[in-house]
Amino acid sequence: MSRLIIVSNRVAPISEGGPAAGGLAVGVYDALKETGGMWFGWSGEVVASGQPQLQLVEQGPVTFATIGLARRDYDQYYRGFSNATLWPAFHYRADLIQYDRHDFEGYWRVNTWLAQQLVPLLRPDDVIWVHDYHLIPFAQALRSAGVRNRIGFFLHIPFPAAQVLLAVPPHRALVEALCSFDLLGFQTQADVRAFCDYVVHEGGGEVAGGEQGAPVVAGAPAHVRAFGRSLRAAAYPIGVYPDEIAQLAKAGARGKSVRLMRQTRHERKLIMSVDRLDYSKGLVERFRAFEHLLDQVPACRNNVSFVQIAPPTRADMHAYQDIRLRLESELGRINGRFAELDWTPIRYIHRQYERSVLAALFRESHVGYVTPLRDGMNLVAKEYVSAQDPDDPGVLVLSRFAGAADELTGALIVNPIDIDGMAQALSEALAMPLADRRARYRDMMAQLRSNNVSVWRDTFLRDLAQGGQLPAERAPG
Ligand code: ADQ
Repeated sequence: MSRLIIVSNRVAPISEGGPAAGGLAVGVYDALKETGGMWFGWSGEVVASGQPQLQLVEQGPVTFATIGLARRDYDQYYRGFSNATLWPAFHYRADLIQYDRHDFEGYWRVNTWLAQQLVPLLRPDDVIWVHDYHLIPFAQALRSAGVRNRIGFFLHIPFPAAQVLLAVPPHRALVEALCSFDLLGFQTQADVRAFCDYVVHEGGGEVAGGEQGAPVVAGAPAHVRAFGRSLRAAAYPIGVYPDEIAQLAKAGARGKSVRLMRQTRHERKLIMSVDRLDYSKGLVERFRAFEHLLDQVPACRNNVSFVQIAPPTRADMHAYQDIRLRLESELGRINGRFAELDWTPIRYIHRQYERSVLAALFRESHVGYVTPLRDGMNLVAKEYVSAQDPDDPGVLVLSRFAGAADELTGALIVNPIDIDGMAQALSEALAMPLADRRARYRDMMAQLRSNNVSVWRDTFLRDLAQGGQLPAERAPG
């Protein structure tokens, strides 16, 4: 069996028995254990002086290969082009795109350098699976170094419409680099369509076949011919392990955090949100919609609490400092306006929690409130549903702009900038009869089980293993 080589910007932190984080990390680590292989990427360290050194840690059949980044590389590749240019552009925030040609050069340079670090570790039949927007030029760099292995790429965030991508000055170089992969995986059909649209209308390429009309999981990938390469592209919506999350939630219900939550909420209903503190997650609009609910439905005052857990990320970037200030100002205003001596309408928490605690809090709450302005998938939506008590499930209020909305059709789907519409959805969710809640939960759980994280991974790796020639190029007979 071929070894699997995973390449991602960050390698998941390793604890005894595997990575501590969930979702992607667990799913990918399972596959690595089965086939044997390597996880290669940045260690998370910024090296103050000297050349960063590759570190290899063996854990059974899996090798973790990590390397630090020099300060300038971190600034240009990670903070700069990845997070100040690509992240806003790919989340449709053209207004927040910052572009600096030196950062772009740094991004390309670091991709080339990382690829060069990996080349000596590769064997001819290794299958290479590269993850996310930090590493778009990675296959092109490997190809230039003579690597002929099969290389796949999965984009965890949305792929923007061509008109938005055009705002990134080196858009053509990026799409051309993507075409050096053999298989491109996207979260949704809309992302596949956006990519194919760019290829045809801006890249002068051709697209044939695929399941571009299919709403959820692609059957056959589309064949793409562009920039002198043939490759395939399809949607592989990432999943979770819903039954494991359900077990965690059930076990966690007896823990201290849930007891505390129960003591302080009394008989009040609970609305719950969990996100990284990011401007793509729609937190300000979400706070305002909750305020609107309190305005419009006085019975909710002192009877409903909203808990927002939002650990800060990328706190050294201006756009993130800005969203944090805006959010804190809204929070102060709304709480000041409605709070009572015994009730704070919005509880806003910056902490990281254990997965079991989060799952238990999801199960304890009546509404999961997940309203990103744009999101590749949004695993929190899937985790929220998975964690519910089948006998008395909560209701998911979900943005139509999260990839998860394609699958979780039992949610109340909202437009995250429609404050009035979101307040109405919250009101409907809080009052939803049990039979309706159960039916929606059953539908969504069935979908989550049929497309769990193993299905995501296995489908992608199966398609990657199955050659990428265009039908016209196949040998006759
Ligand atoms: P993210 O933007 O990070 O991921 P998301 O999919 O919601 O978004 O995943 C966040 C993960 O972090 C979830 O598993 C969540 O439980 C966890 N988490 C969040 N806050 C936490 C806290 N306070 N304590 C502990 N855990 C916390 C990117 C893309 C998404 C895509 C994923 C996976 O932006 O669109 O769904 O990758 O492909």
